[in-house]
Amino acid sequence: MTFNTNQTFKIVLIGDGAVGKTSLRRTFMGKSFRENYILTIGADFSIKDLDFEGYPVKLQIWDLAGQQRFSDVRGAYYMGCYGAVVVFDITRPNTFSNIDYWINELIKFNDNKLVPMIIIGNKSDLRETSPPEIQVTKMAAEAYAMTLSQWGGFKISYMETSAKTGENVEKSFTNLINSIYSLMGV
Ligand code: G3D
Ligand code: MG
Repeated sequence: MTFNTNQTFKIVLIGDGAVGKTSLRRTFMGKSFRENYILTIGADFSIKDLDFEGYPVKLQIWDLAGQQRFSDVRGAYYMGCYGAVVVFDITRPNTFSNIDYWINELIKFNDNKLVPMIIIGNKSDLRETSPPEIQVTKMAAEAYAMTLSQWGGFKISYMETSAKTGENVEKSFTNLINSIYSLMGV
């Protein structure tokens, strides 16, 4: 594969409502954050220009605006995506169980194949203050990512982020771009 030095990557954010998808996008975009609402799909997107190991990369980051399940326009949301950021809230275990649903939906619209992805446990800033017994443990989430990696045949990482403090937000996106490139054989 030839290396395209001005690559645009469509990335989709998926996960339950209120897990922090829009906040992660906002934190990652920083000052350049803009909303581009696509009414027909019920989605927003933002574009971020990055320098990745010396090469310019354009990320088109899509974010579900509505949370309605089984939407008949969801196919258009996933179409042509290079990678996915799968988000749950570490303080709400049901959002962790539900990532199965989101990944299945993504696969369904992608010829039953996984795309490069990263699993994100967001709201890491709440580890200190929320009741430990309700939290999704790092070990459980890492085990999930490992099982998924084995199934997909490539590495899928788990990272904990805080859209509030910014912890690991940039790193997560960089990790995803790395996976995309390595799967392209670059
Ligand atoms: P969504 O786009 O996945 O639906 P949002 O989620 O980004 O709208 O975030 C939902 C709520 O979670 C928001 O709270 C937001 O501020 C909060 N949130 C998002 N990320 C974090 C995080 O990392 N840490 C903490 N503590 N809160 C976070 P409100 O109260 O504005 O609805
Ligand atoms: Mg949102």
